[in-house]
Amino acid sequence: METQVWRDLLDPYDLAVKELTAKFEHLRYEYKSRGIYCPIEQVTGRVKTVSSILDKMQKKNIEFSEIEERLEDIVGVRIICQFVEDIPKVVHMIHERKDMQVHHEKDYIAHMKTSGYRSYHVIVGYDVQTMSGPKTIQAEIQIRTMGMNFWSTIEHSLQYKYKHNIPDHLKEKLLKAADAIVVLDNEMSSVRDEIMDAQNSMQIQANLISEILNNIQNLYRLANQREIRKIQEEFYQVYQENDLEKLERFHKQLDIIAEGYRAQNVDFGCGEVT
Ligand code: 0O2
Repeated sequence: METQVWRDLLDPYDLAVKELTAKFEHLRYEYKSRGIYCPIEQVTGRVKTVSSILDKMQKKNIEFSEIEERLEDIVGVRIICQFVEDIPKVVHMIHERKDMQVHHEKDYIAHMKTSGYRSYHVIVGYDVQTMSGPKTIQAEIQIRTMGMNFWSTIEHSLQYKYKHNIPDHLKEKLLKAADAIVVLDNEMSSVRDEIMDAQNSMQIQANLISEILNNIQNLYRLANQREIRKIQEEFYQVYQENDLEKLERFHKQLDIIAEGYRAQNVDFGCGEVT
């Protein structure tokens, strides 16, 4: 098969991977910037390699003309979650979206594969706009915890090394490791609230600090140097105390100061402070 033929076939899939990963990344950004816990921890994506497509065509007796219909995972998007409880939330998010249509789902968490593989797959239809017009393509979204991902990455490498004939003693170890991941995921779920609380506070603190620094930077254009130095010293003091409430109070006070300068600035007709 000519390289150009593959390129023409796979180009829209490449676009779909880029768009889908950007959309899920952006969702994560929206949650984080609002200080809300996000069930999506990490997003990756890939277009299946030509050699992997050829392997699957051979394994499943698929003709070239049937690739797009019968290969569901040419576009693979992987969403990693911290907790098992996050997985149905992500699945729900996908169902609610208007830009992807759920075709079907594979629940390898409720029904672990004999290899020990656990993951939740959602196969969707997704529209891309190409040079020759719109095109609906299939994409497989794999949703799994960090633990499940760790297991699957290791097992995938071993499958590659042993050309899908992993020796029995290794298979046994992998099954034991898969059971250990189930226990790990359950243990993590049992302390989920505490972990989420800690992470939320960290995110709120990071957002506050970034807003405070932004405000101080804006004041540089308006306030005198002595006042800014004073504000900065106060900020470092509050920051070192590591007390979220004090940081919030400082943020509010700084907002009032910035508002005062903003008003003065408008009075003098110098334009808005951003
Ligand atoms: P790659 O290299 O990731 O592209 P079927 O034979 O019908 O059961 P099908 O159609 O391949 O399988 O669908 P399935 O089982 O949902 O697998 C789709 C993808 O899920 C695989 O793609 C893997 O990425 C992942 N997967 C499924 N089973 C396993 C497993 O036992 N171990 C690991 N590590 N991953 C698995 P590919 O094409 O196999 O591989």
